[in-house]
Amino acid sequence: MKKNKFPATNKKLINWVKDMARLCGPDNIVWIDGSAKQQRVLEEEAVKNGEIISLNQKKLPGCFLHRTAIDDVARTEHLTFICTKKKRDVGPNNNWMRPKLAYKKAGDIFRNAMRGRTMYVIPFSMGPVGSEFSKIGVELTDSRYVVLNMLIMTRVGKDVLKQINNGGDFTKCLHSKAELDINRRLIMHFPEDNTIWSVGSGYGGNVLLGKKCLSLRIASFLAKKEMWLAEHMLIMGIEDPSGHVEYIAAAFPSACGKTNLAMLLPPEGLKRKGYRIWTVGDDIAWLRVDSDGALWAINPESGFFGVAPGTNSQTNPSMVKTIKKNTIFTNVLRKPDGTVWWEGADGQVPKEGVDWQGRPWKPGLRDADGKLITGAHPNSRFTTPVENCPTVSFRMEQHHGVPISAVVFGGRRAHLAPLVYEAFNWQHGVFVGSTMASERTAAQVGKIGEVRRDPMAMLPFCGYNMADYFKHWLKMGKKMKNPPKIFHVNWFRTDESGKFLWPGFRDNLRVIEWIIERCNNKIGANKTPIGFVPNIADIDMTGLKLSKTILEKLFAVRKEDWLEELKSISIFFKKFKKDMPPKLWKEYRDLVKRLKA
Ligand code: OXD
Ligand code: MN
Repeated sequence: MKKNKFPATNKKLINWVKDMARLCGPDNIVWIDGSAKQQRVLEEEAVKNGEIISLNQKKLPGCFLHRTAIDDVARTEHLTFICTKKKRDVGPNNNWMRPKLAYKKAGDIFRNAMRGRTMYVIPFSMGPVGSEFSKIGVELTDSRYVVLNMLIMTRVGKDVLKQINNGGDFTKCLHSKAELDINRRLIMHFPEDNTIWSVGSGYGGNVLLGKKCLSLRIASFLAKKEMWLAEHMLIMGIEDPSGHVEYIAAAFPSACGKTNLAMLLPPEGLKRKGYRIWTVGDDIAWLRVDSDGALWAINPESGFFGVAPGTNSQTNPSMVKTIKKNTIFTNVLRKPDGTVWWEGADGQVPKEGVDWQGRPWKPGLRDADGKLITGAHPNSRFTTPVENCPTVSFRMEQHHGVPISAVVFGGRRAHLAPLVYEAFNWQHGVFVGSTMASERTAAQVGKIGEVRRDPMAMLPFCGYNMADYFKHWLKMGKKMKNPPKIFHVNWFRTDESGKFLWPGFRDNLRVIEWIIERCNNKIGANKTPIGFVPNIADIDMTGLKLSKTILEKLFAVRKEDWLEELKSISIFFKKFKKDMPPKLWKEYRDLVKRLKA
């Protein structure tokens, strides 16, 4: 692509781009304008140099395949740092490095890393351009794959640049693939400088800097300063037959079904009630208190970066439709007809194909250790525009976002947590969020059943000391006249033989319906030591045949299990030493008292 003129007039932006070009030494600088024409040229160039592979354009128009390096397939938390002057400010939940040392270390890898390459300048907005919720970033990258993904995941182009030229602030995001060497890979965040430096990776979560790096780590830092919340949450609207839509925001750790829930279709048994689900977001929510004293939320992203394996017409029919066009697939299997496949996709397992590493593949292939070789990587992904989604909310582009009636936390707990319970109040709800945890399954590396604490599903994403984050959540509650109610769900409770008690997926709407009725004070509930648990008769089970024993198990609160859980919560809280808010220790003690009463 021909180098284009500097369209920027903002001195800070011009000087920064020039400084970074001096460091990285690209042959060219190209400004991304967000136009379809420029996108086509980039696609053609990326196909030509093998960065992406064009898929069957008849069956999958506008779709491409990308393969990452084999040791660059997921977020690298151990190479991810928050760099602040004081170590205390990042807390025990983050890796810390002094900014001066971090700039030096990463700078050594960035030096001349773009030789022989083009540096692309991507001005992007997280959130609708011009909304007071939104934040502007500029990413410099030497990867066309990154540019093409950013064009889907964020709002890119001239309007954004105009805002910067008019004096708007922006997050400075620098990325280079460098040599894609895991030993020379660093993901650095400098919240005090509003800056991100990522080098040596080509994997989405490490390099699409608008996503986890800006919209969660840097944004959570800014949100604390500016009194709002940046959260790892889906946002969905539930419309009743009268047309009234109620919105909820829900935080689950990765691989606990946020994307599927955000696009839920009603189960057969509830169809008569005429609910419709509207998707606002599947991964990140930015929430602010408005003049009505309620919490409002936007999804800062404009695309989904979803996990492919397990996505099919049963688990997520709307996503299956969404990814039929203008989608970039990463590390999936390529079928002989130029379409794609992954474990758990619709239809027959293909007889042959090219696997995620570019090798010939057929079912049943095993590696040298006798382990089955998958066609797609377990963390293979698709990047696809939200606007493709048949359930996309009409309020997606509204500057004001949507009002949130309920905040829902969730984890994967085989034994402990009931299907759903409601916190007594905001402070108790913050305690519930701060004690969130998920158990490993056989599908994950590590000891089965081992609990990893993941408060508010933000452990890998909170850009500062989590004790301060908990304090911030408590403060936000004080700021609201009409705070949302807080709930906890667990779709993953099992019986003694390890079988799931709850069918999940579409049937989760039954639980969401109960949550909404509680928000509208329509029904009562059982007060238990951990919170309000449904009267079983209040959850609409039409069309679901679950025995009384199963239902009782789903909603049981076993005091001995909770007392045991409190020991692990205490160990976690103690990591934050004297920074841990006393209000959460009080909630802890109150829970002990209630359990022992
Ligand atoms: C994640 C993701 O890792 O959304 O949480 O990609
Ligand atoms: Mn996520």
